[in-house]
Amino acid sequence: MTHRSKLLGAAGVFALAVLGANPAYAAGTTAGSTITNTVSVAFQVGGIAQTGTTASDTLTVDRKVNLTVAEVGTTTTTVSPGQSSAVTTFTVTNTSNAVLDFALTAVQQVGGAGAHSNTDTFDVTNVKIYRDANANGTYDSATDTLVTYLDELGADATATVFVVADVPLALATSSVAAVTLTATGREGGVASTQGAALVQTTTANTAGMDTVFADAAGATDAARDAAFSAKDDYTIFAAALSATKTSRIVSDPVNGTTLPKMIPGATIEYCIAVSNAAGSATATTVAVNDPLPANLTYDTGFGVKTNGTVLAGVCQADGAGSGTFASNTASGTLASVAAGETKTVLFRATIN
Ligand SMILES: [Ca+2]
Ligand SMILES: [Ca+2]
Ligand SMILES: [Ca+2]
Ligand SMILES: [Ca+2]
Repeated sequence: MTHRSKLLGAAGVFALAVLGANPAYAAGTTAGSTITNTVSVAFQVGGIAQTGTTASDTLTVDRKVNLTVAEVGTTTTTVSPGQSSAVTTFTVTNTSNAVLDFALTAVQQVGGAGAHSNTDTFDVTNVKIYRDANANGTYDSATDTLVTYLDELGADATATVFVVADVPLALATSSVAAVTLTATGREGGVASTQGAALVQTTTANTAGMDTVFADAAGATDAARDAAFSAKDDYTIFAAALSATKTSRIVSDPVNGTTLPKMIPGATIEYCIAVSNAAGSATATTVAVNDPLPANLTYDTGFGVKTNGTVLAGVCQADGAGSGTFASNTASGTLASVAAGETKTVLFRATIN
């Protein structure tokens, strides 16, 4: 019993010494390493010191498998309809006391809660996973590596992982696509090859390196399953354009501008008003094309005026920009229409 207690005391001192020598490893002493300590026993007989004895104990440190996956940042990824290669960013941290590989999957959600107090309403397409090969925290399409697993991630090491996907067209503002990234610990195996699935030791402690799963439950995984998952999401910020087309009679060849009528030869002013709903993304390069029917003749002298305003529902002939007329079509381009803004394209034609 005395021998036993001395051995434990010695082991405690030794463990403290090990921790002091390797303070960098939060995950603890490296799995598979051995810890040996030797006790010496001195004694006397008749008050005379005798030759002492020693005893050693060697143990193998077992493997504690643990990891976390986390979204980088705290906000959704804002995307435009039709955007390609939209990026969400995660970190995968190996908090095990061993070098491991980590299989990666990115799964789309079908409805339900997203990552930011929102609700999944659509799916992105062409979902791929990249490792931040140059470790700059930014997705670089030419540099970062398309992966299905993280190879040889060291104890306490963190890798940045990007989920990259395309966004379909025709989606309204605030539509959400949630994606879950799951990392599953694997044997490290050899470099550049994904190791085998990890197997937890379910029997009593063995003399060799046993394996214990110590991970928590993430977004969609369970506790102690060698996996961890986190959600992130994409949220649409779209323009919401609407157009109205109105006409007014300017003059006719008989009445002039006094109470003119829509008789042949009368001049008609057409106004196309383009509005963008409040809270929308700014629309740019808004191209308006208006083919004239055969019984109208374009008023070359008036031209096409763009960027005009609408006052109390009436188009103002105050557009400073100019459009074109070609192939019997009046055309004007509005450089931008911001949220809550209305701009016009105005032209005149006469009735044949
Ligand atoms: Ca979805
Ligand atoms: Ca990068
Ligand atoms: Ca490997
Ligand atoms: Ca887990």
